Order: sequence, then structure tokens, then C-alpha cells
Amino acid sequence: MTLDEILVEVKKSDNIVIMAHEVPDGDAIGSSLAMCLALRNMGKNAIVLMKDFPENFSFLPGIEFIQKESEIKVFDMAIVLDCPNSKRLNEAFEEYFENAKVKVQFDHHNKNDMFGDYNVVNHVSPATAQILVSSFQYLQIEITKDIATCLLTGVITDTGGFRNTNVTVESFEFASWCLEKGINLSRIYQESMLTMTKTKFEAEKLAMNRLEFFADGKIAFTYLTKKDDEEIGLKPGDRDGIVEIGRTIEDVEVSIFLYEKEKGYKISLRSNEYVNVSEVASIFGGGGHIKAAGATILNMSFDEVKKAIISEVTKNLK
Ligand SMILES: [Mn+2]
Repeated sequence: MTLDEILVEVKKSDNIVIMAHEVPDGDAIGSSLAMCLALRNMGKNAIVLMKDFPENFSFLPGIEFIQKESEIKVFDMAIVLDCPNSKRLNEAFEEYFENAKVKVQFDHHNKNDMFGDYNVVNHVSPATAQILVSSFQYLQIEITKDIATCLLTGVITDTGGFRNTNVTVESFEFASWCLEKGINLSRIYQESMLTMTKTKFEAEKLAMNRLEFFADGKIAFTYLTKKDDEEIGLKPGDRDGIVEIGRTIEDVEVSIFLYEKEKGYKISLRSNEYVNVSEVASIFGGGGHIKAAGATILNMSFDEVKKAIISEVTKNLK
């Protein structure tokens, strides 16, 4: 089995680099740190390469192993987590992946390019962290309290706090196992789901004010511009969750959040019941999950992007 083969390769490796998708969320960070801690417990020199991450995750064990750059250029192994293709890696880190002697990835995105030498991909798993739980269990790698804290953070954030329909029996089994181990679930929940920075609050306020409905209220649309970004002084992670606001309003099937990036626009999509937003995102060169997806659009104006995305989502409504 792939997992056994990966373990053989890990045993032969000394220097291991761990990376996740850019603009990391709780699953990307939690999975990366859990993997890093597990490898370090095996005596490996493992580091996580990650640029800016939301500061509310600073409480996580292993956060000190996150580096923005690395002196080692060629690693024995690269492990990529929660990332469906090598393009979603931070551009500055691609070379570490390319140069690594062995390439491994663990992921749960709908469309995965299977870009590693070893690919552990499970589309129905709610979080990469949950794939790591079962992988560690299978390989009999001890899930310490610190590792469990990181993994539970990934499961909690990617299931929207156990609310989303992607949540599984295994999510709750792992949560209950964590509680039994004495892990502070309520603190993890508070830090990763409830506490927001003041700048995030300002961003949400603005996004709420601008929220518009389309298609008889089945679509909620809102946006933030580069100018807002500058005025508010947005921090990493401040835009996370804004797309969820529209989704919580009655009759809304799809929530769209559009924001202006340095180059182009990012669209975030969430659906409630039946629209496969991963399919919609793929029309714009993006992807994701059935009920949570996104894409980056270049070479279109704000109005063009807005019109195109609303019209594409409308086609999928009943
Ligand atoms: Mn994920």
C-alpha cells in the first residue's frame, strides 16, 4: 500500500520539507504542523515552509518549525498537504518541491493532479488532517497530544466547526478520542473558529453592507477591493469566512465572494444544497470541493468577473 511505501521512503530520508497550499487555512496549517511533529518524533529534520498565516493559529504546537525560507535547497523528501496541484504552492516554494528526491502528497480536493511520486488522495474526506489521522493510525505512528491538537484544528476548520455536510463519523470519533485524551477542544474551537481580528471584523462589516442578492435571492454576492485592503490593513486570514456570511441567509443556495488581488480577482464559492461549485470554479480555471470552491481570474474587469460568475452560477440553479 502507498502508505507503507511512504514510510519506507521516510525512513531513508533525513531532511524533509512540508508545504501546503498558499494562503493557508486551518487544515493546511494543522496538517503541516502535525506532519512535522510526527516526523520530528521519528528523529527526522522536518520543517514547514509557509509564508504568512492567520495569527489566530499561533497557539498551535510546532508553530516554531514554520520557516519562510530554507537554507537547505535539496531535500530528501517533500510532503505537500491539502494542495490539489503544484500551482497552488507558493511560487517561492515550487523549487523545493521540484528539487526534492521524493515527492509525497496527502489531499482531499475534488480534482487532484496526482503530482507526487506517492499520492494519498481521498476526495470524500472532509479534511487533509482527517486523512492524516487514519494514515498515522494505519502506520502506528503515535498521535501525541500536540499532534492531535493540530489535526483536530484541521478537522474543525474544514468542517466549519462540524457543521458542514462533509463531516463524517470519523470526524466525531476523532474529536471524542481527543476529548478522552484531555485535549482542550473548546479552546481549539474558540481560537480557530470564533475569535476574529479587528481588521477581519471591519472587512466583514463592509462585505455585509455590500451584500446583494441575485436570482430571486438564491445567490448572495459580495466583494472587497484592493483599496479596502489598504484602508483596513487586512491581515492574513482576514478574508477567510466572508463567503460564509451569504450562505447563512435563508433561500441562498450559492454565496459568492469576490476580492481583488495584487493581480486579478479571486472568487470564493459556497453552496448549500445541490450546486456543485467545484464545477463552476473549474470553468474559470479553479476547483475545490462540491460545496466549497474557488478560482483566480486574470485579465477581466471587476464588472466582467461579477457578471460572468453570477451568470455561470445561475445556470446551475433549479
Ligand atoms: Mn483542506
